Amino acid sequence: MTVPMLLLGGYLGAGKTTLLNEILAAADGERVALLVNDFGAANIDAALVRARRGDDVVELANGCVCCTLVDGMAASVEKLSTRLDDFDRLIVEVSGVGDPRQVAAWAGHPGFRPAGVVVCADVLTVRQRATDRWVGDTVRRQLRGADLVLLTRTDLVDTDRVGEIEHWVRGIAPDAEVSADRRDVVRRILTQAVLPAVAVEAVEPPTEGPEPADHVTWTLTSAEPVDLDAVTAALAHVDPAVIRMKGVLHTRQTPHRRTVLQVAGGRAEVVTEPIGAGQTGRESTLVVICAAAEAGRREEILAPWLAFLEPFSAGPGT
Ligand SMILES: Nc1nc2c(ncn2[C@@H]2O[C@H](COP(=O)(O)OP(=O)(O)OP(=O)(O)O)[C@@H](O)[C@H]2O)c(=O)[nH]1
Ligand SMILES: [Mg+2]
Ligand SMILES: [Zn+2]
Repeated sequence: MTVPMLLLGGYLGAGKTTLLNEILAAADGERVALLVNDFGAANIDAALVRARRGDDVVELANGCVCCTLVDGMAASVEKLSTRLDDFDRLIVEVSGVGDPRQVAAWAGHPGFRPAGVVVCADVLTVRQRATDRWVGDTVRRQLRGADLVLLTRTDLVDTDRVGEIEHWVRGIAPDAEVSADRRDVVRRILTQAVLPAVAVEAVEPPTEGPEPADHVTWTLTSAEPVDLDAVTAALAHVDPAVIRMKGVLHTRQTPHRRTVLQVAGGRAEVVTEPIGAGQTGRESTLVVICAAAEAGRREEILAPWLAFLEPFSAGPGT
């Protein structure tokens, strides 16, 4: 028996974790092992994945499993392969700067079988990002490596626009299927109906490469609850250079709830929810990601946040 290994990829903020949670919600009675890779120094995603009892979450943060964290990826796959009886499926969320096709080579590891590479593409931003001077290569490589591209944020645009982007994605990734039907994609993932479009030849897993040079990430933290008004004020001044920002914050005003803050594709989302078991409800962590070309503007970009958070020194680029 082998365990299917599904890869979820797509650019920063494209909707990978959202899709992962939808898959988990629909995977009734299955035990799922999750490998969650966050590019930033703090694994915010591991805190946002709605794993259930019986699921296994392996966190790999502060780098990318297709290059800088290859060793961590190898060790995790190796470890999981010794306990294949404990789960029915492995899902890997690759960092938003990573190449999921490269990571898919691990599905050839003894004990696993490939269950496809699904790449999320945000209809609001994918086209513009794909031609971006700094990050365009990354975005196009992700799309080309997909077996199936799921169009996300289709709820925010009209159907003509969705059709236009769908057509454009087909041009970039001619081998991939393209779908805007999330429910159908989830169903197909769970029934192993995502057919590998890109031949699964004996690709060697990647060897460790350099840090993805095109992005810079900063992590800010606070050990004590922060002021909600300060958060609101900072959110009104998100620098346009911010590609991705996400954080789990605890505020003085809401001691029993956590505030999940997301900026993706130029849109901000703030959700407050009850704190989970094992959380103290005090500390806050925020990750900010920009194109590396913006690194020199760090002070300016972070200024509204540094009013109540401190730089976390273990992260790259801090
Ligand atoms: N309206 C809308 N929002 C979405 C959709 N998919 C994701 N989002 C929102 O977009 C933000 C980013 O979503 P995530 O699922 O965290 O994106 P991600 O690709 O995992 O992000 P990284 O792991 O940081 O690269 C969140 O605020 C989501 O709620 C969608 O289809 N429609
Ligand atoms: Mg994510
Ligand atoms: Zn990588």
